[in-house]
Amino acid sequence: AQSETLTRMVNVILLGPPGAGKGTQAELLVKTHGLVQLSTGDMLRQAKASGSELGKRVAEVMERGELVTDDIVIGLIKEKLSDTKAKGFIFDGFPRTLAQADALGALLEEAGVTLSAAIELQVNDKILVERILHRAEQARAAGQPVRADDNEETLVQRLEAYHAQTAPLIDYYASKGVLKPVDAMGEIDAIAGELAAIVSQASA
Ligand code: B4P
Repeated sequence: AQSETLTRMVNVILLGPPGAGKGTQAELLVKTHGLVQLSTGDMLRQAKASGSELGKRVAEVMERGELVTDDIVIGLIKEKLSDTKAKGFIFDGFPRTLAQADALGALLEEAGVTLSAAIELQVNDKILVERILHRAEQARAAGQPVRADDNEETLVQRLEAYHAQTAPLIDYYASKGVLKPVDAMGEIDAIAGELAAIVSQASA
């Protein structure tokens, strides 16, 4: 199995705009490489679903398509990093700002581990919009709840937040020599193959 080829801890970031396939690809890497997925989006949606104070605070922000404050998401990630048995982590949708990137760098250094790669999933805005609206349609057709931020109006704001606040991380990780750009406009399985190769190389 591919997971047996892992010889050291691998920590990868999945970077990319909404609909780039971060969640989709992270789940596949969990299956093939046994890494632990840390999705701040999922954690925030769970907080919202639980009806907790935190959930109430973040729900509106997410529905507007804006970013939740750095303190909140950094706090969520910090809690999860204490899983010392993990073979490595996939940071899915985190960091999304330079402050978050600095905080992650400090946390990893503290834990004595390095960042193996920041994988940038490259997809143009037209395809992103199609994918997100398709996800909403599929959920509706299946009688499942549609994500509160999967509509055209919120999506415009999510894309704006990405370009203004998250895209600068591409240069940030390039300057650290860990950026791996991947064309993520093709088939899910083909992209998964490229990501698996990057992770295997990082763990060899
Ligand atoms: P996220 O949950 O991260 O949502 P996302 O960016 O839309 O990505 P997601 O993983 O869900 O979708 P994917 O691309 O896999 O964030 C939601 C909100 O939470 C943010 O707007 C923000 O408010 C808040 N938040 C989260 N993290 C934060 C942070 N660190 N700081 C501040 N705020 C934060 O998939 C989309 C669709 O495309 C799916 O239907 C999938 O099936 C499809 N798809 C994927 N790959 C495909 C392919 N190759 N071909 C065709 N379809 C594909």
